[in-house]
Amino acid sequence: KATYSNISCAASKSVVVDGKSYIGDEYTNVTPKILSFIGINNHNRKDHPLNLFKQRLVDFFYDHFRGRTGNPIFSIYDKISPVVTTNENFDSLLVPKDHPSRNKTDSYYLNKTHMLRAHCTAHQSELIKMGLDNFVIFGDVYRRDEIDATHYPVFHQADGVHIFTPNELELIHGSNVNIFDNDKNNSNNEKQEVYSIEANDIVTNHLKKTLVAMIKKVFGEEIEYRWISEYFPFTHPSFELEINYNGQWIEALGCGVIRHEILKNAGAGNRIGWAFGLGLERLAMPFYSIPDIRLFWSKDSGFLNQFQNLPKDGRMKYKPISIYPQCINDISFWLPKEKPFCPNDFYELVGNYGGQLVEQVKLIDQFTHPKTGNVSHCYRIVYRHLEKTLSQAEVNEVHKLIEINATQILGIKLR
Ligand code: FA5
Ligand code: MG
Repeated sequence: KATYSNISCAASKSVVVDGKSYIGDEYTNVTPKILSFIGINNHNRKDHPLNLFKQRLVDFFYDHFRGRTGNPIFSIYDKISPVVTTNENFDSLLVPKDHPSRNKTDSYYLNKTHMLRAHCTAHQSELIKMGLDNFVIFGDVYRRDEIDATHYPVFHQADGVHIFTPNELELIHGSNVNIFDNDKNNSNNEKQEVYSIEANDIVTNHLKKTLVAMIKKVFGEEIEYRWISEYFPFTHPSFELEINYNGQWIEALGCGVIRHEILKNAGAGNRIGWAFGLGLERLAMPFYSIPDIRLFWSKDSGFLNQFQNLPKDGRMKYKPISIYPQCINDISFWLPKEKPFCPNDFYELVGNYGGQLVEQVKLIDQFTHPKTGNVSHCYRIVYRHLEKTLSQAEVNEVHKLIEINATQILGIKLR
């Protein structure tokens, strides 16, 4: 389990995760609250909806890809620690040095060299280096982000990789294929320069076909979907798959053809392959009709009991125990002049002191004073308990706590 020796002064203090100590520095921004999620592993807990949903994806990969003798060819990794190096999370994936996701305001750092993974793709290179060609990683990921019904600073991802040997590519295609392009005139924006048009097309089609089959296996043949062109530093071409649920388009996953440089660095330079990453909550929510992402952290038996003893292929609709009313409180303040302020700092502070009571925090107004140049922000905080009605007095107490700590820690001035 994780502990934290001091929040306010990170430098020279250390962070302990799983018995290992990390010396704090100017990068350290994990909080005790965030560290308390490490080791919970909802995706591995029996009868948890994330575990049930994970099992469906595992079944798909086991059934869909079989070797010569009928054995599954995909390996599953679901117990890799979320503590990774910045090299694993970013550099090994060719994320540029100045990419915004490296920013302290977007990711959780133990220190300059170690962080909580922001995506499961962080393990891709290492596993390929170990000689694996086909695998899916499941794990908890950590991001500093806004808070609402579908966003939480800790969520879960599944990341898959499928790498083809020249022989496998030929099997799919039915005839001889050159993976690499020796005619530079074939260069176009839809592929990486090193790969041939043919190989790029085969792998891209295989990727799209596989992921559509996966979505259909889970949601049924009728599921409406669309492909959108995307950008990731670690794949090219890259796409996003969206599904239509109740008239709303939901971003289900990102994917693409793995950058050849990554394969080369991992000792698989003679190959081509695809990768994808999807959000487990993002898909489990529509699948089980779970209305709020915080429910996945519920310890309430009214939630978890509903998922017990489901038949293996059974799909159930979560029945909300009841909907309790919201309490809305706004907070307005002047930003500090002496130090930088970013909304993610405030979202996180609200999460720390408001806990599971906070349903949403949103910047609703901002302005700059024409004379003094002071900047003011107004945030709306929506409070709602998932399992009881909150009294205004209870909400006021938490709201007060947020005001006091925002003043002390972030240096804001209440208006
Ligand atoms: C990634 O994390 C890439 N690593 C995905 C990838 C892997 C692309 C391999 C190419 C190859 P992105 O940040 O878009 O991409 O997140 C991937 C998925 O995680 C999203 O499609 C969504 O389903 C889910 N997701 C992202 N942010 C959140 C969030 N705050 N809460 C819940 N789910 C989220
Ligand atoms: Mg995305």
